[in-house]
Amino acid sequence: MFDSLTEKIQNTFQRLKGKGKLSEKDVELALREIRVALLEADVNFKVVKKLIAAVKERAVGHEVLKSLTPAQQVIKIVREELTQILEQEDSQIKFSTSRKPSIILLAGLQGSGKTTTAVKLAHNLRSKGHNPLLAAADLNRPGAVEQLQVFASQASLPVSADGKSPLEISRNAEESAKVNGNDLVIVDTSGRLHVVEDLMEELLSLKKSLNPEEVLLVVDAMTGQDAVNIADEFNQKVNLTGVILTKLDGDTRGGAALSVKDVTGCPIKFVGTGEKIEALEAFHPDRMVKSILGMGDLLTFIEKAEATMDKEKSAELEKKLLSQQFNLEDFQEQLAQVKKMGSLEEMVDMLGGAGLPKEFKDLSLGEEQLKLTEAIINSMTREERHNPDILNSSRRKRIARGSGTTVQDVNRLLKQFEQMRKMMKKFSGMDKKKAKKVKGMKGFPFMQ
Ligand SMILES: Nc1nc2c(ncn2[C@@H]2O[C@H](COP(=O)(O)OP(=O)(O)OP(=O)(O)O)[C@@H](O)[C@H]2O)c(=O)[nH]1
Ligand SMILES: [Mg+2]
Repeated sequence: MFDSLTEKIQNTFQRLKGKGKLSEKDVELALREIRVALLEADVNFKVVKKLIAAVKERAVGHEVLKSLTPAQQVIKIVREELTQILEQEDSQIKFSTSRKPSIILLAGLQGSGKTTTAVKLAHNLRSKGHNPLLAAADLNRPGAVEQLQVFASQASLPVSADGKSPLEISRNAEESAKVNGNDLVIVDTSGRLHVVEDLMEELLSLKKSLNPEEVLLVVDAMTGQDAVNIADEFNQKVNLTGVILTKLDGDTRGGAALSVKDVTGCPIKFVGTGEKIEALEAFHPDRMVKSILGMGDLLTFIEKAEATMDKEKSAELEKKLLSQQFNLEDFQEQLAQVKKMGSLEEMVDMLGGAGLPKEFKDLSLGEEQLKLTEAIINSMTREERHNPDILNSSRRKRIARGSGTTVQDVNRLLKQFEQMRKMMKKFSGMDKKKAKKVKGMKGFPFMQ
């Protein structure tokens, strides 16, 4: 989900990555692109405006300008602000403590997924120990009652369809629940009235009579900009207690979640991710933000790097690398840092999505190899580490013995090291565009 937004923001950050430090102009430029990306992803313009203002206020000024890795800081700020919009306290379904059954009224425009969601929700809550009954209160669309019955029967969920009006059906379901010991009635309503006002009236009168614990709006995430207007209107008329966003599995405009949450202030209680009965998930703001930004892994990496890297040392190594004074001792130092952060393979993987040049990926070492490499370097003398050229075959044999490895292992490491030095040489003498790519990998040990 959220592909286009993800791509756009990633491109923006790709550009930022080349920068050593960010000026106010850089931040402005990046934010303009983020603004366009968000608008194109159908985030409501008011929400975008608010978000951009908040990011700008935090980005321009000290946080970013003083930072060693400005692009990473901007990513973090955008993420924090998105999370703040989506964060919510109450995503649990409310149950009455004083009466049984509790009632959930589902509302929404035609085709938004109410009937499907009613069954999914019943299925979900049953797995948490509840005993739900579905009420088929859509009398407007021919076949609506049958649709609910058929879908519910696939999960062996009971449906009550007795009555001549939506209210009568709901009341009868409530009575039946009392008799049969159901602690919950989920009311599937109609989305097809000729005018929206009529639909609202019907909902409002159902709400007044039934006094439900939850009035949940079912919104199709693919309706984009409209989603927010729909949600706003329903909320003003019937006072929603929450939202369920459906069809997030499709080619959705990611903005719906952000906008609906921000404009209505209602918690998003669940998200629908498919047509099947199981395809209903709890809403996780942090996951949603990560998928909007499309940088879950990268963010984890940045956090790890920030927590473990010694920035001064990194800067020094970067200088050495580019001036080709990088030696095996520095390599050893880098490996130590890498070990603190986790496996190298994992990290190269994480960075893979962030446009890492292929040459770097080829250098990736497995966990085992990392250990071997360390042992080999540890067995060298200081002189050898500083000047690998003196490593003749008898020295190599000695090192292999000392580190419990083979001469082939030692050779492989030296070859790898040589390869890296060559690559650095290539990069240090290359044009600006490529240089940006290398510098952009700040925070990545032994590749900076
Ligand atoms: N891919 C996908 N399809 C969904 C999801 N939720 C619902 N649908 C599909 O959307 C279509 C409409 O769903 P319904 O549950 O009938 O919608 P409704 O709101 O009850 O529609 P009306 O009763 O006509 O107002 C069906 O084909 C569902 O299978 C979802 O999360 N993902
Ligand atoms: Mg329906």
